[in-house]
Amino acid sequence: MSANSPSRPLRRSLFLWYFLVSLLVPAPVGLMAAPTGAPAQAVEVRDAWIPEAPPVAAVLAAYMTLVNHGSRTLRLSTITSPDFATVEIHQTATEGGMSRMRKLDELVLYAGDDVHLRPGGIHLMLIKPARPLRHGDMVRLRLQLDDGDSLEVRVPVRADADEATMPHHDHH
Ligand SMILES: [Cu+2]
Repeated sequence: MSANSPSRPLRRSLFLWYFLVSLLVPAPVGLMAAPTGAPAQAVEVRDAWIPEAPPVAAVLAAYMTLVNHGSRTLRLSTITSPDFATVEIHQTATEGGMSRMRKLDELVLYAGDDVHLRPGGIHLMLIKPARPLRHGDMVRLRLQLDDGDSLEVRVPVRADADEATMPHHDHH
């Protein structure tokens, strides 16, 4: 038996190896690109930003616009981030001249509608940062929707809101 003709067991193990590699390699690519024919992600996140807070701050806020391009109502209740212990959905309301925040169980995203998270209104409350976050840092948020879909977004920390992130600047 020459060196160029591997024994049967070796041939089999090589085949098994290639088979396993072929299983492993295309998987991440398949996850990143939506398979053809699959519906596009219904929810789009726009103009997301996190105002920079003092380094000692125990909480930060995240603002964004959520657009439901789909044809059915979706609910967002679970948000996680590797940079924070907990993420909650809050609403700021003024009652008797006092500004208070209350926790919402979920955000309802109606089909074809936008939900604006902005200062003084609904926001994501980012609780217990795992690292100091300064202007220019990026925070990863994972938004889990009730249809099983989830959105991975990267949100910049900004010292100031610039024109692009300020909602309702109409230039007609
Ligand atoms: Cu809050």
